[in-house]
Amino acid sequence: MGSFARFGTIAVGLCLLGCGEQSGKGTGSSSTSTPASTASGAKAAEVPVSGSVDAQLTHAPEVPPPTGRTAPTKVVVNLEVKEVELPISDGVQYPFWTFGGRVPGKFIRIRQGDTVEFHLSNHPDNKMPHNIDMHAVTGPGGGATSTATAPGHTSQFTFKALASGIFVYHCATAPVGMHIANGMTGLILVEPPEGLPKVDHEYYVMQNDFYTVDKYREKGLAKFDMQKAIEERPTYVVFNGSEESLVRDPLKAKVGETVRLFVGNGGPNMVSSFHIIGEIFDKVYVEGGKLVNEQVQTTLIPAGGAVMVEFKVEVPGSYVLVDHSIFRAFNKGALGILKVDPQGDEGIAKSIYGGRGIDSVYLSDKAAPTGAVKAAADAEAKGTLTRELQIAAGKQLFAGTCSACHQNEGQGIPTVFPPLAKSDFLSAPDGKTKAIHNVVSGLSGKLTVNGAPYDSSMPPLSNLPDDDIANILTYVLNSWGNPGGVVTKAEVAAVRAAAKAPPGAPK
Ligand code: HEC
Ligand SMILES: [Cu+2]
Repeated sequence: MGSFARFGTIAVGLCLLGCGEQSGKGTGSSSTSTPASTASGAKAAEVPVSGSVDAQLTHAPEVPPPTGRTAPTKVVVNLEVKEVELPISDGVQYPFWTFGGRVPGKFIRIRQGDTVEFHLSNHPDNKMPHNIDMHAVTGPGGGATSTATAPGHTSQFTFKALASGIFVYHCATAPVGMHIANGMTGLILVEPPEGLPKVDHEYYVMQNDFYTVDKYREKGLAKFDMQKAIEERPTYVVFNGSEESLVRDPLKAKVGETVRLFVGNGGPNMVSSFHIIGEIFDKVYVEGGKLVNEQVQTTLIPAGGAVMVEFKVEVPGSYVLVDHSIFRAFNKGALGILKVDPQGDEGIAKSIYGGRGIDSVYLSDKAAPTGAVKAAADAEAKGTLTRELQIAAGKQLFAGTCSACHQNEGQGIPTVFPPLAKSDFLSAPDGKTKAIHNVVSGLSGKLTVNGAPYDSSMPPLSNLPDDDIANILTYVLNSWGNPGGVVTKAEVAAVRAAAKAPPGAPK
């Protein structure tokens, strides 16, 4: 990273923005020889600014490289708001409002003492006015009042970054909650004057909650639900804008490397209990500030807050990022993966952990996402759905949803879980309808499958959408020596409508 020598080059004449006003309340000095170590920790108002750079912004999970600077400068930031339809789940699109074209907004990296010249553009194709409120700004509205921008226009404001830390930014156009709930949040890192300690990997993760009229994983274009948002009942809680994004493209590291995550919580409503399954945070910069906690299992991230966590990875395998408010992880999408690859001798890793590598228990139907669910949904919408597409989608969904009990090959577990393979329950004349009923309403009590008695209980899986249930059962009927056939979405809907709904089931 940069050197202290460059401090000698700060010129009073380049102190264009901010330092004029500040000189009255500070030392009044525009000294050219302030060493970085003196500036460290202090608010940066007194340090003059020299030169100008264009900020390099990145989409999540990438983070721009360290500024490498040891002196403040003017940083020009250009950010464009775009209203775009993007996937929020496999086969589900959402009309997001974005800072930079994706959710979350682009990552901005500056240094304490920098003066930021911020240009906010609102793409001409957009329908809504937008603005930006940055928590790194000291000043009324955090920039929001200065950046109210109509479609096709650009606005500008300037601020000086007084404090270091990791900060949320968001749109604050009325109705504010709706703009945030449509994805308009991101992070800005203000490095301390001495920079951050070197690590092998830095990643950007942002949690948001989304509210749709449509049920969780109901395929097609989902619509925003204002009432659910007001009642704080999210349909989706996801990392980086989609329940797929950190699953399809996991974060990566190698054994022995150090990782720093910048984790923001855009809300609008939920507070995150951020946790990585199988990992302990060596350091947590609590609430993104200067307080460092060590050896933390789960850290709270308030809505509109952010945190910086650091850890070394010692054991290869897949580590699952979750919001430990755990229904959000497994039933609303708040799940991501950090994949740690082996590197040379794993002797030490084995002495730390002797268990199995990849924990598909936690990854469930995301263990091997194939795109089959979306392919089936697309075909359904076009009226071209085939048994083969249903089987492929059902196979992906079966993993985890049903396999936890009935096992991967449908073989079951003697005396506990009946087999789905060559099941005489399924091959009976009413087998198909009863199977749909089992999934929608559950099943308990005495049961004989292939001559063996069971007296157990299967919970209702009524949270699954009709098409997912149809695809799973089509897969089951066409696998492991079962009689074949097709289960349609309409058949599942009919059974659901006739069934006495279990408590909490969507109607
Ligand atoms: C939590 C464990 C569990 C899960 C998950 C589960 N089942 Fe079951 N399932 C059972 C148990 C236990 C029974 C037997 C209930 C009894 O004894 O009355 C059963 C019975 C059945 C039967 C009838 C008996 C047979 O073997 O043919 C079918 C069909 C079935 N399940 C299908 C499914 C499908 C499809 C899924 C996924 C959508 C699923 N189950 C998920 C535990 C589970
Ligand atoms: Cu907006």
